[in-house]
Amino acid sequence: MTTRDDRDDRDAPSARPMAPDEAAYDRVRAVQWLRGEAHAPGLSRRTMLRLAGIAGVGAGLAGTGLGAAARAMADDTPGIVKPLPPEIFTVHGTNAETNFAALRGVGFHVPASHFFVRNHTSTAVIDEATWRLRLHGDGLHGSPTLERPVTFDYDQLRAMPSRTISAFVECAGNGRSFYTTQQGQEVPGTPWRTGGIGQAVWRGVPLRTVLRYAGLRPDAVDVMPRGLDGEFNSGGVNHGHVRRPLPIRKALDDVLLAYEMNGRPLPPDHGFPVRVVVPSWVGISSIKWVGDIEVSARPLFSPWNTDFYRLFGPSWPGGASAPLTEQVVKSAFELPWQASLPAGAHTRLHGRSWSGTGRVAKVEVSTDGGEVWRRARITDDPRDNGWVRWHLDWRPRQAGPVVLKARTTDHTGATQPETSPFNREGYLFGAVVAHPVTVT
Ligand SMILES: Nc1nc2c(c(=O)[nH]1)N[C@H]1C(S)=C(S)[C@@H](COP(=O)(O)O)O[C@H]1N2
Ligand SMILES: [Mo]
Repeated sequence: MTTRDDRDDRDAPSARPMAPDEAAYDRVRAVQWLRGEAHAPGLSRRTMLRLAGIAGVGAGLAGTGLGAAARAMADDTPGIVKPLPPEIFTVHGTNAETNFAALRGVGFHVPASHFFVRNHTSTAVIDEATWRLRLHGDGLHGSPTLERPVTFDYDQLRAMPSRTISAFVECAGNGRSFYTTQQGQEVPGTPWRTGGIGQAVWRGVPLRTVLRYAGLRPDAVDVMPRGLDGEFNSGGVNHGHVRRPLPIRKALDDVLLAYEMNGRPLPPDHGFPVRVVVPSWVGISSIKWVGDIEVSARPLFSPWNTDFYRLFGPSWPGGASAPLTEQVVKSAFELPWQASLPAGAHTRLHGRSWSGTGRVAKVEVSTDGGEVWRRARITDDPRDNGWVRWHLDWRPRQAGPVVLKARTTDHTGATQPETSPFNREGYLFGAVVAHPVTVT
């Protein structure tokens, strides 16, 4: 479908098809995908620009809704709307991991074109004109002027006072493959390396503002946002729509109902028209395509805080950890796996480090498998909910295989251990990652 030339044109970083507007581009891609015209790894820039000129692209999306899920299952595509060039992404089933090497030269914030996607089913393509956010439950008394349940539309939400934050979203399973490759432990689920994370600018309405408009009762304890994507079936069980309770404390703190990512409307894959962003917490908290929020005066449960996203295993005898909240401290090199580096030449090793429990304080790097550690130079101001970029200069002497390691410590003193405690689902892999390279 797509010629090699077109693909080269599209995939070259300098020729990334951002113009005229990434959001419009995504929507064009969405329409094509829904029509079954986008089986090829991507579409050419020329085609995109031509299609972007067609009027009524938005109207073409109306009413398509959840058909996307069924289609994805039928044709065995990942169910992701945006292009997934192999230089940038590694596809795992319905998910797309950012190749960390592809972040080299990308700025502090990850553009949507490079941002990982984690979908339980497939991207929901939603028409903002008919979208509504419904708030309901016994944790609300409803405002006197509004009927219960309280409903907001897209324009009403966009008219509320907004806030803009920079935060990463990281999957709790990020790094899961290392339980197997480094610790010899079998764990089910997506075998992420380090690329199940991205940092972006999010703009939206604080959840607390919306809760207050909706008439929050003082005895509310939990809120549970629910996605409009398909129902999640696994192991012969239908778990229903993706939803996970959030304690009211966090909900009233820094949680955002975001409608923009990096200054543009959210792309379909990242939750258009509105998603939850829960800074520093496991990615599952940040529900995409949110359609309703239950507000409750009693604790709420869903499979996502009972069976999933808790730690089960020998370290939690007789039970499980509490539902996961903050992500752990991690580091990653902006280098391909098994990268080749020239012997005798100066190489600058680049990477990024982050933590959900505090600002990054220190990054150390070893170029000899963990014997000698040197401090890397951090080039971003450490901040809450944010990663930092760093680098370290290195001149490998001899040819041969080398294991690179990076170890980060945050302001609370939390640092990366040698091994991560095994847990059944392989969440929160925070140990130092052994990154193999070859000096040639
Ligand atoms: N509705 C809905 N929200 C969701 C998910 C999903 O499958 N459906 N996946 C969650 C998980 S597990 C993660 S890690 C993040 C990923 O966000 P991203 O795809 O924008 O990177 O979205 C979360 N929100
Ligand atoms: Mo996730």
